[in-house]
Amino acid sequence: MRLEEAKRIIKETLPEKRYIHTLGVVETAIQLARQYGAQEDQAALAAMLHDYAKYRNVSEMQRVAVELGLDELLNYDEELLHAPVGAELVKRELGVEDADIYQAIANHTTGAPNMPLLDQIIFVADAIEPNRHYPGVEQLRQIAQEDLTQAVIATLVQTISFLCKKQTVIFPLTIETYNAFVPEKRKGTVL
Ligand code: DGI
Ligand code: FE
Ligand code: FE
Repeated sequence: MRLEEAKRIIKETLPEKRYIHTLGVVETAIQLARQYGAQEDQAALAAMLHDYAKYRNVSEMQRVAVELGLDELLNYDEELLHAPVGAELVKRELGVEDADIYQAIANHTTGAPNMPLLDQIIFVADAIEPNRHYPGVEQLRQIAQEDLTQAVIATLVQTISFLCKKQTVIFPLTIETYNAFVPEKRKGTVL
């Protein structure tokens, strides 16, 4: 699928605010892809489609999650569903067969241990795109210009702290991603 076609579909599918967020993620993902040597067209298309399922009704998303064997997700925040379900619906409904794009969309909310460059770019771009406004976002943008892996870690710290402060249950994959990305620091821990 070409980017312009995906853009038209997303404009029709998502409310204005989410569409504007999406365009910010596209712009940021292209910039990060250029900087860190990923394919810009692939990053742009993954970014354009990353929140495709964001406004689907929850029971429909739960049904697709179960079809994918992701039953465990039903025990956690409904917000988590749109990432893996979105990846699947982008494939089923829009015919996008690119496995890298599928994975980047599926991982964009929680991240995943060992996520490749494209996934890291979408994960970070989602958090720092120009329309995001929250305390600490400027620092995250700065880190993303210097070291993408550090930006993944800093994004996870931001998300996990945010969830902790609200005393929200955290999906284990989010913590597993964090643990996988900070081994250097853990090595220095004295028991
Ligand atoms: O879809 P977006 O709003 O652009 O961003 P997103 O896909 O990163 O969604 C993040 C939302 O998911 C945010 O409101 C926090 C919520 N959330 C709930 N439980 C968890 C969680 N996010 C993560 N990473 N891990 C959780 O366990
Ligand atoms: Fe999302
Ligand atoms: Fe998003």
